[in-house]
Amino acid sequence: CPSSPKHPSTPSEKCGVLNVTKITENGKKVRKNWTSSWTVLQGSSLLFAKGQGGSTSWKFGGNQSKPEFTVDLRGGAVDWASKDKSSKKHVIELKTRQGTELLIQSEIDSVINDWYRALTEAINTHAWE
Ligand code: I3S
Repeated sequence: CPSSPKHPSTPSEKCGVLNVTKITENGKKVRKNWTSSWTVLQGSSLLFAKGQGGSTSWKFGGNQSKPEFTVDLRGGAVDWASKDKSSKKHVIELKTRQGTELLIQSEIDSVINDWYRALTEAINTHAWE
């Protein structure tokens, strides 16, 4: 993965395109809005760049590669979403300590399984920071 513009010296552990929607923000339910996002896992941060047209925009650390939003994984929890959360298949539910809940999805099960593993590992690794 290319480095993010914010931390050019820190290589990201995982990146790729995922379908993402928030379902709760700061403890309040919000309307679903599935978008395809370039997603980067870097340490305890998960960054989403909406509509950046894939990986190339991150490579040069340019100003157009600002993340749309960042999630702090420390103290968060990841699980497979139950059927009532979404009709889509391969959906991960990510809850943050700040009370934001996201659904993360890919049609490709190997892709989503890798993300599940990576997110679980990141949460475990950074739990006590
Ligand atoms: O949980 P919901 O409300 O059934 O989620 C669906 C809706 O958000 C729908 O949009 P609007 O009803 O706002 O037009 C989306 O198009 C669907 O994708 C959502 O459901 P899934 O099951 O795909 O997460």
